[in-house]
Amino acid sequence: MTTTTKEARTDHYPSRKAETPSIIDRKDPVVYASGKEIPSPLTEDSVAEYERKGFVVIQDLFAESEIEMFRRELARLAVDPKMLERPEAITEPESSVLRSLFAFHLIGAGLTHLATDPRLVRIAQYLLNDDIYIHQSRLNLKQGFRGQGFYWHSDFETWHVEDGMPRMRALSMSIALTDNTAYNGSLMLIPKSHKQYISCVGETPGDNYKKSLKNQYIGVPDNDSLSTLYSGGGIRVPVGPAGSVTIFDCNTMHGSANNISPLPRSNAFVVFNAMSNRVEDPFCAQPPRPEFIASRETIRQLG
Ligand code: 6CS
Ligand code: FE
Repeated sequence: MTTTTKEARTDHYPSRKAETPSIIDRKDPVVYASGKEIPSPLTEDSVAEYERKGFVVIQDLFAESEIEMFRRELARLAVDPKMLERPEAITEPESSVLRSLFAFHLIGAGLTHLATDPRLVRIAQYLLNDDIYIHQSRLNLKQGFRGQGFYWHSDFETWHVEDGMPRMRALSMSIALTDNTAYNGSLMLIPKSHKQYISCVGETPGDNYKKSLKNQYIGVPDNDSLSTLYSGGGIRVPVGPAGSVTIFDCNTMHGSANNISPLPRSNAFVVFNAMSNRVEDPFCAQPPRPEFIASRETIRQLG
């Protein structure tokens, strides 16, 4: 069994190390499947769109009745005092309004089934062409009136630096539990941004997650780098009814605005990582983040 020590391993995607930001070309495939080994659970066009843009939307993957059951479970969790005092429950920066609930795949009941639904698992297995596990799951409630946004970021930049995820062989699935509209803080993505990695400046502070899950300031792109990605692909806001799923690559630049509409924009996010890409030591000077943010002890191969 080889051991990876900090000295021995190569950091293919250094970030938060240099004095100035830079843009590094992606060194990993986007779609790992060659398309021959197993029947694809996606159409050829969807796989091609995912490879080209870094995300693809599958409408109506879940029936309204299933989403209704997930929504009831979310509503129950959102007001359960025992749940709200757990570390997995993250409130909005300026209020006690619930912002996110992490590790819902471990909490049990209906939402566990959502995170490990075969319709999601087999898509991730195909695109990553490996056995997979859940690196992270979270419910982003983005409640009406006061739901705060998430500034532009690449999830991989954080998962690489703070969780020690070696390569870009992971993806997120955002399941819309409420309608995602143009005015309730829906996810914004920059097409083609997944092929360029922004190496950010700034050092990772201790216990950074206690702030970054409310408002991320470290590991976010500088204006010039973000503008470069924008000029290469623009911005897309995949709106759609509850039940649709946005699948996006770990390095696709994304963010979302505040939700001041009366309508909640609640999404369930499940992050699938390849078993061959399990997290190691962080690529920063901080200790690993807690288990509810990045699976280590609870890594369980799916499917
Ligand atoms: O730090 C993380 O892992 C989380 N932060 C953001 C803004 N997106 C990915 C993930 O939820
Ligand atoms: Fe994110």
